[in-house]
Amino acid sequence: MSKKKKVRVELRKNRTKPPRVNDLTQQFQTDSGAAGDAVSGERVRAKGDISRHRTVIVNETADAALLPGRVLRIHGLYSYVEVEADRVFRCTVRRLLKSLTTDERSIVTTGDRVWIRPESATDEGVIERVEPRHGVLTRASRRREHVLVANVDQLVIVMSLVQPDLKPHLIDRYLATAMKGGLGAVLCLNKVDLTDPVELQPLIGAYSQLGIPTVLTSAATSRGVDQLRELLTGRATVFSGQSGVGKSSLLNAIQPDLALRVKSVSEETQKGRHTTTTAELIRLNFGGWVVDTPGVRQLQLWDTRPEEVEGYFREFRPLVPLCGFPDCTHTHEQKCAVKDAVARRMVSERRYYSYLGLFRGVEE
Ligand SMILES: Nc1nc2c(ncn2[C@@H]2O[C@H](COP(=O)(O)OP(=O)(O)OP(=O)(O)O)[C@@H](O)[C@H]2O)c(=O)[nH]1
Ligand SMILES: [Mg+2]
Ligand SMILES: [Zn+2]
Repeated sequence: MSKKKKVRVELRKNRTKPPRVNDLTQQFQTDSGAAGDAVSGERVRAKGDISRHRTVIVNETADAALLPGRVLRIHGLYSYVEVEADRVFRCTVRRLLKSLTTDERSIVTTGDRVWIRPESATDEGVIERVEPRHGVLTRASRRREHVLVANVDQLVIVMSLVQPDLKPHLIDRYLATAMKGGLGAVLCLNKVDLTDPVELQPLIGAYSQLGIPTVLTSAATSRGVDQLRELLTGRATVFSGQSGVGKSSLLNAIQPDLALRVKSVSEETQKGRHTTTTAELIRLNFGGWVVDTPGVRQLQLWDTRPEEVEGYFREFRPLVPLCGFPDCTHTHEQKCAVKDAVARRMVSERRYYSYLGLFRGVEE
């Protein structure tokens, strides 16, 4: 336990400063006027307007030297934290913060809003606090939670039509993961230059009906790139998908000066090698942020009860109350409205199999 003491502090004057528009770091600093309080202590007792002071209970570890920032990427033991535009600190994580959590992989993740203690005269520091996360891309990895990215608005699910082949079940896993993490979803089908996408019309139609915008793209010919750029403008987006589908190539097409590393011709034969090795938060020059991530092989839902899974299949929702049993799992039951709808082709059989896969995947 850290020692606590009472101190009288002057009210922060900078809290009345108007925020700059369209600057996420600044927005964070303002949002966290409250976090300024949080840093100096857990309990705040107002003394009224007249005193211009308030009494706060502080942990002795807390002080005003902390700076707010955003984690751009993590490399080994270091997190790279942007404190102001273009000022990046290389930070370690406070030891206590590490011991508070059992899953060392996700104490700090790309996109986290953090408070750091800078070390004098260097661009190094220590992460002292991590703000609560919103909008996360999370998966289960060896029975642990792996938060790939935090504090983004939407997920772009990148699939290639060929090389590697389209995996519709993976799309459904991603859609469930996005819903669970509070993210909007966009489906991006890449490498349309390599094959005729006409056979995909039913699939695209099915996702449009579910309200998922779908973009056909080619990083090679720039087809669909303007449309994708428009969807990214002013938002914080994470790109995810299997290795080799073209996530980094698409981002380079959207903003060429990013110069992200993409798989080269000489590497083409090395199957299963990831070209992007770490999730990186990148500021876009047309407004917005994007996170390029390494390819995923599997996507397992984290911390999900089997009965939650139906909620991630939007088209099941009106059917569930019509099932014979109130706790119907839509797997083996008689009088199941979901299974009936599949039999009558009102619900896609493919989506139903995706449901079964996810349902069984989260059963203990
Ligand atoms: N023909 C064609 N090739 C593409 C397209 N997009 C990407 N590629 C190629 O596909 C390979 C993989 O592209 P990357 O951008 O490295 O793929 P990635 O999804 O970032 O892969 P990881 O970083 O490993 O997850 C490269 O050789 C690209 O040149 C496309 O639209 N058409
Ligand atoms: Mg990549
Ligand atoms: Zn049912």
